[in-house]
Amino acid sequence: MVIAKKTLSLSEGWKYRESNGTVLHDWQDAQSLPTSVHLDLLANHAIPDPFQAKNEELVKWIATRTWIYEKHFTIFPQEPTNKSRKLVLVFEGLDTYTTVKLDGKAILETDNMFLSHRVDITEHLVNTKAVDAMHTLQITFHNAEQKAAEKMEKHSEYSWFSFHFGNKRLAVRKAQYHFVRGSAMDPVLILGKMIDDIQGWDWGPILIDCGPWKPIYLETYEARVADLSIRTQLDLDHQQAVLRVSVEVEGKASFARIDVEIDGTRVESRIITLDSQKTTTAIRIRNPKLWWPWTLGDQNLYTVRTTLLSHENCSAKDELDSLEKKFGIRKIDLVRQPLQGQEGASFFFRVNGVPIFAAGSCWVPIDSFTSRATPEKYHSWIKLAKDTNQVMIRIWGGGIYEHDAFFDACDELGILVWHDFMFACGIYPAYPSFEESVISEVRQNVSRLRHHPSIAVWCGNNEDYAIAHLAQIHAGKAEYDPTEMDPERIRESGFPARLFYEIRLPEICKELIPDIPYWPGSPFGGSFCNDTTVGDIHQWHVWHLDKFPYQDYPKLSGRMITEFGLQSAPHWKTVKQYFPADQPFCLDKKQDCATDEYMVWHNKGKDGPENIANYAKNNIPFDGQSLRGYIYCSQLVQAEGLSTAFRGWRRLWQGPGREYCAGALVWQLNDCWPVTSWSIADHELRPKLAYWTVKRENQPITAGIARVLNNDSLTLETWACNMTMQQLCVIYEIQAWHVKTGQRIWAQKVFSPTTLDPNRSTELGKVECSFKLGEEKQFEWNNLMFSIHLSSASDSSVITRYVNFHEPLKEVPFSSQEEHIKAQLVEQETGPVIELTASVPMKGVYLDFEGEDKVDWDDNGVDLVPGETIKLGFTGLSDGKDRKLRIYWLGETGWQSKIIGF
Ligand code: BMA
Repeated sequence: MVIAKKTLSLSEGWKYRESNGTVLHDWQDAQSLPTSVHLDLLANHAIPDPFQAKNEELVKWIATRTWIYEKHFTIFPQEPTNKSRKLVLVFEGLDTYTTVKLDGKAILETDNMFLSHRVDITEHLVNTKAVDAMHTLQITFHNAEQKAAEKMEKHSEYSWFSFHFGNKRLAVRKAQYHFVRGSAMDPVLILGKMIDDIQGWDWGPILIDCGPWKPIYLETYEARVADLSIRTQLDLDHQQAVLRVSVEVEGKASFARIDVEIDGTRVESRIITLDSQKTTTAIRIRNPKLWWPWTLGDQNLYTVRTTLLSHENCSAKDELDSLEKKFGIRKIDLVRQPLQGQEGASFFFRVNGVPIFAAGSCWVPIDSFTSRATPEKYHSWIKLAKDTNQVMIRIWGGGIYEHDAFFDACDELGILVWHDFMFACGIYPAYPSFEESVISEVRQNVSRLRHHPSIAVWCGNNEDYAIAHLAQIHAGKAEYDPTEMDPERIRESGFPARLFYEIRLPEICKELIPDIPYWPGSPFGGSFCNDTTVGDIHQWHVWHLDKFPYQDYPKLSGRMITEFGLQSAPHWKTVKQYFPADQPFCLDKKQDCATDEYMVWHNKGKDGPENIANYAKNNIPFDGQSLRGYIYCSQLVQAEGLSTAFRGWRRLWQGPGREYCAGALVWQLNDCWPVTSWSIADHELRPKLAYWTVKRENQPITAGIARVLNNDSLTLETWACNMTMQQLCVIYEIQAWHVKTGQRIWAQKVFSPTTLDPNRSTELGKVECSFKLGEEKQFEWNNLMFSIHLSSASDSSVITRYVNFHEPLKEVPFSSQEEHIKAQLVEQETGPVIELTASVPMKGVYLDFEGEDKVDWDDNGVDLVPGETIKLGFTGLSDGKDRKLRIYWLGETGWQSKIIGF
């Protein structure tokens, strides 16, 4: 008789306690798996919410204890024992150092959060002869920091070096962002200064969690599909694709059926003979439906299913096991080739033969407690990226190999993924047992994720080469020869983990995913890792290193910028959520936000509050004395900075052979808790002002103006980006407006159609500003706002517009007062809109329905041109009366706002 694989979930009925403490020595009910000790303590009201106020401090003790989880279960009581069937306990993920016991006997020791484990317990059960009896599964979670310290001591021959974010984490294969950045015991060096304060990652709290962060279950089977992988090869003309479907089997099965379908239509069904542990069959697909990033086409997803059969012509009752995966047919290249007229080489992604400008952002885990993330939340974040016209997300190496739900959302929504391996900001060791663990982790995670068409590149690490570079300069450490390729010599060098980034990981990727690009690090390439002419760069000369003005972004370009950004505070509703409930929360009270204890606690950036204030003061009349002002000002400056960068860098995407800049990924998309950080939307997914400028600057068609001032004369450089695949014919109008009076001073209409070639920027030309204000005096250029409107040559409808003010904005004599702006709610066929008009140029006009929490705007944070009506659509407004809309904008002496009731 054939017995099909069965799975018994072990998610429910767990209890937990502290191992030998006094407080929580009695068993408490745990939540269903996946879970973690912080989440269980929170659910049991044993701790306050670590995200609120300064509660992070109050829950620090949790990480210093040992925790035990336990569950009783019976095994398939009705099944007879049978030696040809296996019983296997599967642990998809244990965080991190554990001892697992079954009925008191140790069956597993773990030390890597990123690994899954399968433990064959057949023997144990046969020997205990207790198949239908109650069993006890117990997992002890040891103190990760202590274990790390032990490892460091045992391997004191290694450097264990990091400039920031602490060293102990380097010994632990656990999400690095959980950890401490420095402590009196473990001082760290930041840009030449020893720092011994205790902080988390520079956007996260220190919450060193532990627990069963992924499911646990029991499998019983005669045979199972150990893996199902699909390699797709697409012909150049896209007329045909060959799928190589490989089935790996554990146990005895003679045949497997392979079914492939798309949109409910079967494309192929065949039975293959299984002659070894891994059997591969090639399937030809004519006229394949391709998977495209959303900017280029549809996200066609095929399903492949394999079913293990005991006989060739068997019925459903003879099926042993089956497994299904969704995949896409697409070809991804990372193109590095010479450029016309510039040094170095290109660095751009080509999908199905089409080069893309990869606009996007970097991803950190969406919660400090990784098991709390739901598929819905992943979907919402990825949708948020798409809604802001992003096409690539970079999973940063200090978090986790993301949950399947993340990739499902990217596959469905057409977002490309740059995936770092999990190493960040440090000189990691490479002793043999560490190496072995890393290799298993990489093999498992690449195998788990390789069917996802959204993954465009795997990358060795985050900033480890940069750390090595800085370590050499500032600390005389991490000496290494970049040409050395002998594994043993690399292991003994000052930068041992090159063994992973340059040898082991590329080897594994070549074997498991030969068609997907591999890149050693982010950043990497060229004469040193941040070479602006080769590979990718992290652009931190703005904000971190030299604190250059954000206006410099366009000239601080690289072939692809995989990190850059500025911090800002979250939406006030999110701030309110983390302020202590027992204290009055007031947005307009006078208080110094740069020193307020809760605002400071919820900004983990080194010099964060100081940097926010300085960037704001250098650019706008800054108000750090009320929460309302602080939030608006910090968000406006971040929004301006990011839009300057995207506008400048997209301009450098100039077509074949001239891909001078091929992408920009903002640091960062999201947050893991409510915090002031570099994210463009806060932890509650509430958009910051930057959300709107990132969206605007990455529309398929945009226009730009750059002011070039030479002594007293001003030249305007103008350009347009057409990121669509169609050639466009446009006409355009440039106008100059007086910011004080709203008077139009000058206009230039270009009515002869200009061609914008597809998938590149086009220079429209230069305009010398020779006009004068009145007879006597040349303009002060800061009095002028320029606008450019790009219209279709065929029907003159406006395609896009851009508004350009003098910078820094604090030198603009705005005269925008309350009475200059008008807003009215208009019901249109497509839904309600707020129509905005202004009689003078206005900057950063931001709308917020204060009493509502479900309003979603389709645009916001706009600049206004006199006489023009801008319509901002929205959904989700409640039916109630008394709905108050607050309108913010930037005035001459500071931010201003007014309330309109509807
Ligand atoms: C980069 C990242 C992160 C960090 C961010 C902001 O260096 O790789 O490690 O959080 O900058 O400082």
